[in-house]
Amino acid sequence: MADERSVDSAACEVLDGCEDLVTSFDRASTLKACPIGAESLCCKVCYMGPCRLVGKNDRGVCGATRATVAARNFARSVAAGASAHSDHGRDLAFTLIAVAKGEAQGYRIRDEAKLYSVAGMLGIKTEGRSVNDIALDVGQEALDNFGRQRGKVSYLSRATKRRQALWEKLELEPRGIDREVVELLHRTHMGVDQDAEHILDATMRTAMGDGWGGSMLATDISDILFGTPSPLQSKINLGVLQDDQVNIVVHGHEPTLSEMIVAAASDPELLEYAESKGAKGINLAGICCTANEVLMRHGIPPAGNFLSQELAIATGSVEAMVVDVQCIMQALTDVANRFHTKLIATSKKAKVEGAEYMPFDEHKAYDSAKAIIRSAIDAYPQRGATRIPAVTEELIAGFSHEYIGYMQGGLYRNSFRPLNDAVASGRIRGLAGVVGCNNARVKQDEGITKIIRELIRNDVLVVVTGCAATGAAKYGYLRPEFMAEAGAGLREVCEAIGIPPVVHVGSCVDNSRILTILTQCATEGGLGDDIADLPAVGICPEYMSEKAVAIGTYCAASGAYVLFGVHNPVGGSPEVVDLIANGWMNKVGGGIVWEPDIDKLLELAFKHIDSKREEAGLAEYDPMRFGESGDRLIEALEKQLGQEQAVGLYTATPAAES
Ligand code: MSK
Repeated sequence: MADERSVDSAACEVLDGCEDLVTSFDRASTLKACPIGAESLCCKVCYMGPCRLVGKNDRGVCGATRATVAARNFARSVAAGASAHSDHGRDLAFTLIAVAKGEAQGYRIRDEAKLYSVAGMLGIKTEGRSVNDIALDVGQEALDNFGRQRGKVSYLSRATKRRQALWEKLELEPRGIDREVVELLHRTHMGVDQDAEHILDATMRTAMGDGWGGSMLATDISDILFGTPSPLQSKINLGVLQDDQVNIVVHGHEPTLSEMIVAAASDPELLEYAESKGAKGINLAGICCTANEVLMRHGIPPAGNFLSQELAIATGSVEAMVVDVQCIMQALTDVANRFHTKLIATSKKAKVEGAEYMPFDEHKAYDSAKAIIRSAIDAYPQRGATRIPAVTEELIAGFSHEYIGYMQGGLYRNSFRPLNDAVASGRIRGLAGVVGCNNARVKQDEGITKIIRELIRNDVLVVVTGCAATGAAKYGYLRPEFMAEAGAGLREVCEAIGIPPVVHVGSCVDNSRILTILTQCATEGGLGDDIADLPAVGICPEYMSEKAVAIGTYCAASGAYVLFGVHNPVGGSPEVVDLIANGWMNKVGGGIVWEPDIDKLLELAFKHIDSKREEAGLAEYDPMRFGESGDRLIEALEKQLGQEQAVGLYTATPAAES
């Protein structure tokens, strides 16, 4: 039954209507996960194996222990995840350089203020120089961060002083982004690093090259090139697909092409061409993190998150799904072949078997985008019957860390003081980042939504990214009205600042924004002086990607307590489980715990938040310390006095009262 697989009614409707279509939901139920690999008890780093370390076999042919094998497997996952994010950042640096040289058709620098601020942070001279010259140096410095052999990546200077000193002492500073990945792959080659703790230290350093390197510079350069997000309104879910328009779904991660597709979709020539084929317009929608990129900056509606990708095509209404890199299911070709949908692969790194290949060239970006849209329009006359669920939800997105600071103090007094004060007083109990994917092994969006609901009911302010953000948005959690679900203290603060209790801060690369937000909270003062002091948690309820594991690792290395749902990928080695949870906590003040039971995961989250409050000497959290918030008081007044009299009371000005 579809509703055992997803809490999303649109997803269930499509699944129920396509019973002859095999999707990832079906494959997850028929294809059982390998129990040996799932526990990280399988070693295949050499060809004497694969060695299965089960039962009495507690060592591989070479003598590798379960702890060594689990640590190596985990490390390799993090290296792959860090590579994916960072390579995305590298491509953005190349684009920035091309734009600065005037060689990138259709792009321009949209946020000069951010360019100046990033240049300042990187120590690049700005006075008396042209914007393009500065951009060229920023792009070059970003690239240098990849190939640096000695020293450290530039962005570490954004961390708190205490954190920087700790990283230096523990030798956790990534030297160059690429160097750390290469070294980690070397260390985990057969017969090299054999000590689990030592492997895991290098794993943290590699992940740091992602969080404070590749991802952070990807976010910054995206903001410089495409604009720093600010709040905007949009819609979400499969119902955003249009029955009478050419539907193009952008899917993957990199904003470079999707930005151009957004621009080209309103080109009069293409609109006219769409009309000539009988369509009323060109409708763009997104899946996965490309969706988040174009949502955050342009309000393009997401059609869904990771597990919705096949379902969007199965509505029969998608003329083209345009994919670049990461999180693109290989099964999309089969689904697309059942309909008139063109699956268009665009990355030179990712050839998709059976897809139409239209490699994207940033030097001719606008022309590439137009050719893709034209190809989608050509498919429109072949469209058959459609099955678009009438399910949409409103949302507010677009909260960059800059905008969150701006909302708390305006242009000249941009600060995190109001937020810190609210946490210190106990109006806000703590902060949580709910991030990550969908995973076909668990019910789609169930963990994400339950966790967010419980957190805000208990006065925890939530920031969301990636498919967890789109997962939350589908159920109205990013609407201002969702404020009604929040605890009184949180609601009052959010109303005063003007932010929702669930704040969408971007794609999975934009988890770097969460590092920046937490660092700003720590440096603002009043809650300690480092991320490790804050009453804050990171939660990844439905992870499936190696990138999620890299994110969890860099957050832990930055002092955050991180909880993952689904399944513990190193569960076969209690030693490694303990090293990542407790060993890291003792070493860097953060760690990762896997807890598939959502209720127990929430207990751990609240326990950590409250213990950090106590350690920092903050007021003990009491949901009723400040009574009900203003709007609840008004409700109570209205009940007591009747609406007219109550409205008269709370709208009376002081002058009228006197
Ligand atoms: S897309 S990495 S499923 S968040 Fe970033 Fe979503 Fe996870 Fe892919």
